[in-house]
Amino acid sequence: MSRTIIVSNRLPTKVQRTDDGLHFHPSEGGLATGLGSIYRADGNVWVGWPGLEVADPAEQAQVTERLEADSMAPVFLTEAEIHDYYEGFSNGTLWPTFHYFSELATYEPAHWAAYRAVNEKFCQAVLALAGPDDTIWVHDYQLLLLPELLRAARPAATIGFFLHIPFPSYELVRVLPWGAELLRGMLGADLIGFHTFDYMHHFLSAVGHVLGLPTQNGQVETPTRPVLVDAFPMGIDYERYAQAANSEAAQDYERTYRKVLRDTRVILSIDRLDYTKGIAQRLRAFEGLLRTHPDYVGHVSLLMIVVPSRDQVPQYAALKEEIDELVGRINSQYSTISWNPILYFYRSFPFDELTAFYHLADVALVTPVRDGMNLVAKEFIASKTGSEHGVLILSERAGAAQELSDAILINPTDTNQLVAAMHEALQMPEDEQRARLSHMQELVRQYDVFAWTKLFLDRLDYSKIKQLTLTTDLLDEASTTQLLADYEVAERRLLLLDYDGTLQRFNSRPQRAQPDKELLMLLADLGADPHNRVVVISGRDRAEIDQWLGHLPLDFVAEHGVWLRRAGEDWHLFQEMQAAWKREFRPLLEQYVRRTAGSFIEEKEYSLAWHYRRADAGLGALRARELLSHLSFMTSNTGLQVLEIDKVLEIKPADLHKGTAVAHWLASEHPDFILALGDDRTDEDTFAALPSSAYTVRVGRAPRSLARYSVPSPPEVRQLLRRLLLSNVMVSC
Ligand code: GDG
Repeated sequence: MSRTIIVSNRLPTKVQRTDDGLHFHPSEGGLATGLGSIYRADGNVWVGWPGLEVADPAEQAQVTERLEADSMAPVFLTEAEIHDYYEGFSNGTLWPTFHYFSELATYEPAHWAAYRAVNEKFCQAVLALAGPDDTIWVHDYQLLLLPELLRAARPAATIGFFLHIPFPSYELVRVLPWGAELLRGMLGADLIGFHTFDYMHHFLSAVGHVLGLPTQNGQVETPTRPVLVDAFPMGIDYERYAQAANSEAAQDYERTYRKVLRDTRVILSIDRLDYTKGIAQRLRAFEGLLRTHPDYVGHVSLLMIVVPSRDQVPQYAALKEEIDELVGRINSQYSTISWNPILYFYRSFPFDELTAFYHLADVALVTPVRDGMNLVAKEFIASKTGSEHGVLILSERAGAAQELSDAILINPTDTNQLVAAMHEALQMPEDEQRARLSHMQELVRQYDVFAWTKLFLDRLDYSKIKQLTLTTDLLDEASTTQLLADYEVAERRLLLLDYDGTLQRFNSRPQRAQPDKELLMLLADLGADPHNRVVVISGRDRAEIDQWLGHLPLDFVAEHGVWLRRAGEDWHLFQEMQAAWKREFRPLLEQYVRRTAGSFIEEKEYSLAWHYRRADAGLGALRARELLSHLSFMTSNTGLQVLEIDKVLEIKPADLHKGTAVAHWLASEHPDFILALGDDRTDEDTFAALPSSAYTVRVGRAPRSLARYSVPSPPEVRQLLRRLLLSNVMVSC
């Protein structure tokens, strides 16, 4: 039975050491809740670091045994690994870069080396548990290299990856000395998920710009597989918050606080200590509110919970100091004997107390300068179930803002806007508060963390099924025997043969790829068989085809379906067409020839092609990407299309391709045996036009193809054609 293996840096259980030994506490994070029902289901397991250094083997065994009993498998990290991989590369390089704080990022080769080594360690831990049919779901920025490492060891595995933090613009990825490796690491997955469409688009554009891989409709074409990329906004366990906020325990807490607060209105903020959370900006804005609206003095307080985090890191210690100072300054200036402007807690609270805060607050102030999603915003909304009041002020730069459009959305660095938003929230009529809350509650309830988990895993299954339906099997001996047997008994055979890359190997100068003697004889013999109709389908122009093959008893398709010629007849156009567009496009291609040494233009009657096989590989690929985006723009709504063929970009009329040409022969020949061979994307049109009984064969390695079979290269194609001829001879004997 196949299992699901969840992998994240931290396990959903925290292990802590005290004087009387090790203690195990369940973590209350959103991920732990959402995946709780999954990793505890039969045979499933969660792999991760238990959160502290456990060096003693006896202690490691104790931790392992305890965690295993609850479906977890620990990965133990040494102190040096924790320092370099976790605090160094993950939190010192990736975290600031992905949150647009690259000025805070460090670029230490030793941290990078540790990051790679620990990702490798995680890989070994997963491989020790994973069977070939298992689904592996990797989480977050600490493990960006893991999908590729797993893929190398298990090429057929089902691997999903979800990033919980923002994915920044490709400009930021380019700043990282290891940007390309990190992207490749992620692309080991079959499905890559982000919180929002913006992050997803940033990722796709980074893959295009940094790796030069084609991307289309949320899919990346890697050399070996398509990788699906999609947005899955993460939710919370809605019912848990809704129920807890109305529970006896939470109400007790609320009553106690209310007694102390009397009728003071409460603006609530809850964050982990982090420079991404905009805590200092928020304090300045609250000070601005008291200054510009003195009526609130004595009547409104900011209840600010900052959860300690990473405070050993100098930047975090400095932030803590800045917050302490600001709170001290504001409180000392505005406090009265019976009222404090800021109620500041630098610690975390138990769950019931937290939900009591959510329930009690008039306003939630969630103002990160960058945040992948921000679950606090959603938890506040859920905790207001059954309540008449509550206003959410939310930063437009938190992922949650994409969904919670009924919040007051603000730019967290605009202090005046923040002041205005707090004032608007405090003045908002109750019926408007209720209406906005209930819209958001509906949304947060529907897209909860369980729906999120299911959506991701269903999509991961789908990505795999899609890959499998597009995977070709190697044309092995058993299939070849069947093909030959079908060929022998057929009366009307149709052989559709692409030329370059299929019958003949590529040459850096296309005009030097003329047929050799062996090929000419093969084609002549195949064409001479009265049961055979052999069509050479090429992208080349008709003059070249005539010159090389015109004397043979074959049919031809030139320029990818523009021109047709039956044996012994003249060429004719598939349909009348315009070619005036070529005058418009030629100057652009000439510009690229000037900028890309070794590239050249091939002009055919109804198409224009830019070849860059002879250009420097890197430069050629770079220019091809630029030209492609330029051409895609120029050809939109023109009836023209741009074909990306192996080291060639070709512009041609969109409604003609090899598939339309092939339909011509299917209609006239009524074949009882079809063999089609081709090596690139233009041949996919041929495969698509054929019935499922046809033998369709893709030449070379393709990430996906509609063909049923594949063969490695042109020599195997010729071998197959030789065997066709041989089998015929044997039948005649
Ligand atoms: C990352 C991304 C993304 C806070 N104080 C207490 C407490 N909390 C809980 C909250 C909430 C969680 O911590 C914080 O979640 P966030 O989503 O705000 O942020 P990160 O931890 O940075 O998480 C983030 C998230 O991944 C999910 O993908 O949303 O953007 O940075 O659940 O309730 N819990 C308790 N006491 C506290 O005092 N019990």
